[in-house]
Amino acid sequence: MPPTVFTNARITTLTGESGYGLIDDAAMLIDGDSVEWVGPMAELKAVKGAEIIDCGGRLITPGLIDCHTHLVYGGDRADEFELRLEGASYEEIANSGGGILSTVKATREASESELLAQARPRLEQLLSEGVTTVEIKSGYGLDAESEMKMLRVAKIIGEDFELRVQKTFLAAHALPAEYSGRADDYIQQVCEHMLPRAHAEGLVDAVDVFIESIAFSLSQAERVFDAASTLGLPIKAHVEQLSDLGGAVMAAGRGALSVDHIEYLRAEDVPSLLENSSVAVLLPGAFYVLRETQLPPLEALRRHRVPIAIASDANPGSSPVSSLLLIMNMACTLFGMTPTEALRGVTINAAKALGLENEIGSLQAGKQADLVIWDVDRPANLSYQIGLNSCASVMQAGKWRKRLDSGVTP
Ligand code: DI6
Ligand code: FE
Repeated sequence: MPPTVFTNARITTLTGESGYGLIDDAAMLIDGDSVEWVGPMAELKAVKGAEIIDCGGRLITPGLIDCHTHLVYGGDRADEFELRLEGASYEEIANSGGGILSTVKATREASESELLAQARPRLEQLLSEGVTTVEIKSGYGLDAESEMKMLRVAKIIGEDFELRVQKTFLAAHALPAEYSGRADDYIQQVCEHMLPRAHAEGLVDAVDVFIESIAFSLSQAERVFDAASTLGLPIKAHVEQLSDLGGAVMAAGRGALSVDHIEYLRAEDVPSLLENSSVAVLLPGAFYVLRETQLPPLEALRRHRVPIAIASDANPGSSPVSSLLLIMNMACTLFGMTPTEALRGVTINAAKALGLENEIGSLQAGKQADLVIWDVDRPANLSYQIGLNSCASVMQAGKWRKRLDSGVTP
């Protein structure tokens, strides 16, 4: 492909410590799979043989990054949605054998191709909204074969779709029924067999644990993190979602890439995130679906300049959400984040939460050419609109996924 020059655009570069890094009247040069140059139109130099795309004043952002999903799973849990509306709590359903374990049953029974077919519509929705990178967790297999099956499906998604996929090993998501009353034995199995096997097959980019009274304790999580560190794998954690067990401080203290959920994190514990460069990943979909009322400590996160990412948490129980644009709106409306924070949360800070900030998440020379052209002029529009997808065009690693019909002014 010849080099591509975008002209007549407004570009949110997402460079810098805060804000959009907005350049009005901007141009950008893409060569191969990466960004070669971004700047004001007035400084654009002629490039021999380049294809010129007139963006007609449209907005360009980096490709969106969904940094926390459980996108691969069998079945659905619409029945539990009804039960919750009749008064049952998420924990009660989990404790009576439903919840995550009901998805485990359906996931174990499904073949790889069935899991892929069921994930496809969710993926297509994310892709249509300009998502170019997605993290996908295991955690509905809970035995070696089924966890690896999920991770293989995640890998296939990365190969079959024009999408970068990061695979996270989350076998410590719930205690499988066959280990009932023997959580420590299960953790031993996770650490000594499941994780090393999945890692040996190249299926693990990071290791996650659900630390909660309905899942695993701090000390059990520490054993999983020790196993990850022996293999040189980065860690993440589901923490302080339903109660405060001190998981975020522990995981951050071990250098976690991110601590996720954190509604119940105390403001005084927030500095440990910054000290350890852990990203706070907020998941407003789960907050909304579970009708949570405890808000994450946003003011403290801001005050201590902790990078904040947001993600869909796409899963069949607490967040059956396949729209990152809706999540941006929820982050603003439910959590009081600004549209600037919401966009940073699905670009540069989401890249940080995956340890990929040197490759993706902003538009600047040397970064991968993942970008979205939107039929809007203001970045706040992306968070403001509900149910309207204004994604006009997507480029992934310098290749068009959806080409812009040039020349039409929005
Ligand atoms: N927290 C969540 O919100 C999801 N996993 C987790 O650790 C929920 C997963 C599910 O209910 O299926
Ligand atoms: Fe999750």
